[in-house]
Amino acid sequence: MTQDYTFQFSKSSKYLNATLLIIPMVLLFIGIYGGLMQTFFRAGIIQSDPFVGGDYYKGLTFHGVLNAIVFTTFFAVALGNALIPYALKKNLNTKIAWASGILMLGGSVLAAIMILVGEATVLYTFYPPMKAHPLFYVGLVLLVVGSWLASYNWVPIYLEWRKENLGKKTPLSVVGMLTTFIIWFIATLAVAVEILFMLLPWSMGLVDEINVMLARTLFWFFGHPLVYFWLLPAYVMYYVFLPKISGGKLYSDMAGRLVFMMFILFSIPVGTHHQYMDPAIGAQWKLLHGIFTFAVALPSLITAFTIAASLEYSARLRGSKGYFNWLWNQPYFDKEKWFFPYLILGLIIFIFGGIGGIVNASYQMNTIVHNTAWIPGHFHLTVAGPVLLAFLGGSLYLIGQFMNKEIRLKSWAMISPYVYTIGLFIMSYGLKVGGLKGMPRRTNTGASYANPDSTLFQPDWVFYIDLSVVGGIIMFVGIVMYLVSFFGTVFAKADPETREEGATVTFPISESLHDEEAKWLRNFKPYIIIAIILIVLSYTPVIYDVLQATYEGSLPFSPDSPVPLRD
Ligand code: HAS
Repeated sequence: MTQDYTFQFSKSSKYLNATLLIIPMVLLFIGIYGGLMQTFFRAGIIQSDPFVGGDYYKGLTFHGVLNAIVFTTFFAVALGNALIPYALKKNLNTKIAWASGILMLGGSVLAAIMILVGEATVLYTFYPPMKAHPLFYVGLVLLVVGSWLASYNWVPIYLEWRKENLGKKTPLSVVGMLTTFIIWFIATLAVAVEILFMLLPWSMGLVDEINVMLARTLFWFFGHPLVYFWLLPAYVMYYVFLPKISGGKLYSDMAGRLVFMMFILFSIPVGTHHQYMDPAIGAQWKLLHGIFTFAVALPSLITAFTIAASLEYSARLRGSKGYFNWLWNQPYFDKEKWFFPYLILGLIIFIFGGIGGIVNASYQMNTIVHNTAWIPGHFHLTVAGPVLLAFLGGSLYLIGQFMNKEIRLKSWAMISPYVYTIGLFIMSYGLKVGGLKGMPRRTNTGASYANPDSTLFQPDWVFYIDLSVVGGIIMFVGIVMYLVSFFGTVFAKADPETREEGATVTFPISESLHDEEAKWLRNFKPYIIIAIILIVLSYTPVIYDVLQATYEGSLPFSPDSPVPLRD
């Protein structure tokens, strides 16, 4: 089934979607600048941020929050706002869409200001007992509520479409985006409880102490599905756009649908794998979450085979022979297909990111890598690799469509993901091997371990720390090249002939080679019900253990002052 057509978005939706893409891009730039400074801090090149001020931990907080939470949420909403109306050929309620955009924007700016003025140096996991200003938590709540509102706005047009198209399969892009937000909605309920009933009252001084273990557990109930909330919009683009861009078809439509349903089932009951080393939770429940973690890797393995088969099919259409020729016979350096490298490089990176994930999930190996630099090595090969590249490519494509402009500096746009990927591999290698040698994460290694004058100096780590600086600089250059093309497009004059067309949008939607009938994959309901059962079964004993074994509550703590703070 092909859905390649143009769709007329309302002018207001067009402006909203452009805003949802441009503002986070500015925040992303601040965030990646923070990332570059991280590598300088860790190498001992700087002790204080030359532009923003503040120390390593403040920089790490705005790097993590702006890149991993704000940018990703905005893009996921923008992609849903674009793909769902497009695939269903129905316009959204623009008032609700704007309200959601304004909430998200207000919340993000509030949280960002709190971080930049040094009132929320709590890292992106905001674990207590590190305490932020109440407005930081309020900002996060607004961001989440805004994103809920955006997805709520998709439901009426989806239900209307289903009524009008009885017996028809929902377009795969819609299934993928709805899956993303079903997972997001369930996951954010836990963090909403954590923020509203624990962190906010504590940060406002209404209660003195906080149950750290319970807060961490609620955070990871949210925190692991969060990584699939990041990943799934990239999967939507792999399944829906990539086969077409590569010149072929999606190998199996059913595989795509199965993958999304499996994510609904297994994304959430796994959070305790982030807490393998935490006390208070019984080993048997950690094992159960470990088993589900291996289950949630399965949809990614299915994706690896399905997308590889789709790429092979496209290359065979172009005459590829033999077992491996299809790997090279792809539009890697075709300027007109500048979007291709953003997707394929992400997939190649994810092979390594995924293997690292399986290592982390294996309890014994986790004891070696937990809280070491290996973990940022892993997550840069996932969220800062496939996810970021797909989101950058997607943002550039969407901005071109919503502003009716040809992409400017296409060669830069095409080369930038290669530059970025080279830097990413160098940096992640440094972090991963450094981690295996015991280098800690979230510790300012430059201040002590990389400094030959320090009694804690670790000569073994210096080479790996330096590698991450070199990689970080190359990644930064890659993103700057991208931003030149992105903002070059935003500020370019609209082409007179395209201006005439108003807000018509077209997406490279793939046809399926095998368009299987799979009635059991048509309805979300049974999967949501089973997911809820799995969550209850896996989390009830964990929460019970945490409540039973809880130690005394904790006073607030700030990395700037080693002694707990009394208000
Ligand atoms: Fe993870 C920690 C386990 C995936 C992100 N993870 C993190 C943290 C982040 C993160 C941010 O079990 C740190 C959190 C913190 O701050 O403490 N992770 C996994 C597992 C997977 C996984 C099993 N993680 C992700 C994804 C992320 C992400 C995706 C972001 C988007 N992770 C863990 C664990 C920890 C953890 C533990 C806790 C560690 C600790 O101790 O703190 C799986 O979902 C991975 C499955 C993926 C695959 C790869 C499939 C390959 C594909 C590419 C195919 C290529 C093609 C191209 C087709 C099995 C799909 C071919 C063409 C050519 C030309 C070659």
